[in-house]
Formats: sequence, C-alpha cells, structure tokens
Amino acid sequence: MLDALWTAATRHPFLDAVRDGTIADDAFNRWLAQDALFVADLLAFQSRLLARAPRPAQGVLAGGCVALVDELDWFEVQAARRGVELEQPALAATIAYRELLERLDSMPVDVALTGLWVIEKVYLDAWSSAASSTSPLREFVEHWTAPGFAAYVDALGELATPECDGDVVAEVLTHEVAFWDMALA
Ligand code: HMH
Repeated sequence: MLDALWTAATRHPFLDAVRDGTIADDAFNRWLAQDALFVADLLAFQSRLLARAPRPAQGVLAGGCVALVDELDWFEVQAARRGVELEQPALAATIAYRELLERLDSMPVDVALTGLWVIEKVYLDAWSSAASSTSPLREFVEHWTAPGFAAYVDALGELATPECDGDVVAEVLTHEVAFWDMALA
C-alpha cells in the first residue's frame, strides 16, 4: 500500500512529460506557480516546526528554512524568465496540502519531522525520475536533484521515524500525487 503510493508520487505522467520534453507550457507554468505557493507554505510550516524542534534537529531545520528562502528567490527568477505571474490564487490541491501542514502543527514533533522528510524525499525521487540530458526543462530537474538537496534529505531522514508514523507518510504521499495531478488537470 505505501509502496504503491511512493511509486504513484514519484513516477507520474507530469514527470514523464518533463523528461520527454512533451509537457505543455501552460501545464508546467501552472504547476510552477502553485509550487511557489507551496514552498511559501512549507517555509511557514518549517519555521513553526523549528520553534518546537528538539536540539539535534534545530540545525538541519534552520538550514532548510534558509534554503527555502533562497528557493523562493529562485522561483521568482524562473517565473520572470518564463513570463509566469506568481501572484495566483491557490488551487484546490495547494490549499489541501497547506491544511495538512497546519494539521501537522498539532501532531507530536517526531510525526511532523517524519512528514517533512517525506515531503522532501518524495520530491527528490520524483525529480530524479524526470532526469534527461535532452529535456528543455533539465535546468529545473538538475536544481531539484542537486547533491546538496540529496544531503539535506538524508539529514532529515536521520530525524524521521517513518516506521512509527505510517499514516502521516501515506497522507503526504497522497497530497503529492494530487499536486502532480493538478498540473495536468
Ligand atoms: C509539491 N512537494 C511539493 N513541492 C515542493 N517544492 C516540495 C515537495 C519540496 O520542497
């Protein structure tokens, strides 16, 4: 069950189309604007999580917050290049994901840390599946599969306890699938 969800969230027609260079511009641009909204929500969530994190988690989480601020800058540059307006209303999948992040606030800190690890691990694996030396979007794929990001995901993995928190793993993965689906809808 969880294996099937991991696969659904990391092997998606959206990612295949990015790899093959067949993704429609409007689909990619819609996804990009929604992901920028998600990253802003994630930064807010991660900042709240940092505030209640145990000592050994503080450094990784704080570094991740800085990386998310840089990521928002990077989205602005990419959006401007592509002529994408980032001030867009959040679509249903983005709103539902934000609500999950807010619910994680009232869960035990180790459950929330596990949720965060899934959020980042699934993204790394998903973009790895879109890798191709010929895709016109390879700059994006390379950005989200960079070694520094993989090291961050590993560091979060040291803090996560997915074997204890299967429900939150499944919930995050379900929202990830819905997020990719949104771009193709
Ligand atoms: C939907 N999941 C989604 N967007 C992201 N940017 C990440 C995870 C990783 O930060």
